[in-house]
Amino acid sequence: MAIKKILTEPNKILRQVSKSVEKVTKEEQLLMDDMLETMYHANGIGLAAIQIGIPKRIIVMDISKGDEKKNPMYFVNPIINNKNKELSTYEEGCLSVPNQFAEVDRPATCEVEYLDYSGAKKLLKATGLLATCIQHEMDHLEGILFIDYLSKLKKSMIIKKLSKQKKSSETLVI
Ligand code: GNR
Ligand code: NI
Repeated sequence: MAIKKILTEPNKILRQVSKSVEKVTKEEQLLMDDMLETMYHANGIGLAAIQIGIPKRIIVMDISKGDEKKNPMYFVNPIINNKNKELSTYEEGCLSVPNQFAEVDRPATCEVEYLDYSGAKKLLKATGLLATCIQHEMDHLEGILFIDYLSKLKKSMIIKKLSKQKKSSETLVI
C-alpha cells in the first residue's frame, strides 16, 4: 500500500470525467487499497480516484467516527437513483480544496448501485452524511467540485486563495 499525492484545485485533471471500470481486477483492488490509505492519512471521509490523478470511476469512503471501528466502503461504477426531493445542508470540505468549507444543499437521501471491492453488484440506501458524501464523491467522477455550487464571488475568492497558497509553496527561498 502507498500514500499518494492528492491533487488540489486549481488543477485541470480534477475537471476530467472519469471512465467506467470494465472489470474489478487486482489492479483496481490495489488502487482502492492505496486510495483508502491516502484518505486515512489525510483524515478524509471519502476519496475519488481522480483526486490522486487516476480517471477511473472508483470511490472509497469511511464515515466511522474516530473512536469507532473502521468501516471502509468501496464503490466502483456507482450510479445514483431515487434522489430525494428534500434537501439537506451540510458544511462540506474537500481534500482537493484544502482548508475551505461551505454549506451545500443536496438530496437528503439516495440509492446507489455499484460494484464492491470484489466486483459484486450492490445496492445501498444512503441517508445523512453517507448520502451527502457519496454525492460529493460522485461529483468528482464528473469533474465537479463543491465550490462549483457556491456564488461566483465565493468560488473565485476560494480559487484565488488556493492559487496563492500553491504559488507560495512552490517558491523556494534560498
Ligand atoms: O473529508 C471529507 N469531508 C467531507 C465533509 C462533508 C462533505 C463531504 C466531504 S468529502 C471530504 C473528502 C473529499 O474531498 N472527498 O472527495
Ligand atoms: Ni472532495
